[in-house]
Amino acid sequence: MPRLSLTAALVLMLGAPAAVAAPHGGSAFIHDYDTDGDGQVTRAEFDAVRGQRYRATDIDADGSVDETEYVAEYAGRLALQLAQSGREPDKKEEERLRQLRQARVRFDALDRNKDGRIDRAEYDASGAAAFARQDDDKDGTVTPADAAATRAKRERRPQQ
Ligand SMILES: [Ca+2]
Ligand SMILES: [Ca+2]
Ligand SMILES: [Ca+2]
Repeated sequence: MPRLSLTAALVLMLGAPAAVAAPHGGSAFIHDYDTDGDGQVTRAEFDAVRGQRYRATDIDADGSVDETEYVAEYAGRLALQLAQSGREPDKKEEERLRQLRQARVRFDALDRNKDGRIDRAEYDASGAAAFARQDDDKDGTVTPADAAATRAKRERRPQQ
């Protein structure tokens, strides 16, 4: 198994793509999941990072992620992003509260069967959909060309 980059280690968690800052011009998705640093993301890399993230978020290791675990994990990552963002303190706090509200909304969306937990099947279904959205040519690897095509589509449909 490849050694994880610092960036990948910092995102070994559940949840949304880096919401506060994407690397300039590049793909946040590739930035987050390209653990071997070759500039593209295979499905195996993606699944490995997500698997580790799930286990890290499941703090009590009972095999599922509840809302407290989900929000706690995200809050830690968000604090790091905000600390690096150079915003004014009151703007940081406003953004923090907004993002935590969004995290709870994401939790509810991920918890498909509404039992208060994201189990591994729910998590994997969400991952498969996220990868498919990024892999524009559906060949099982997300390249910068896929990311650019995905971004172009999203800009044409700005409702998300
Ligand atoms: Ca748990
Ligand atoms: Ca559930
Ligand atoms: Ca592809």
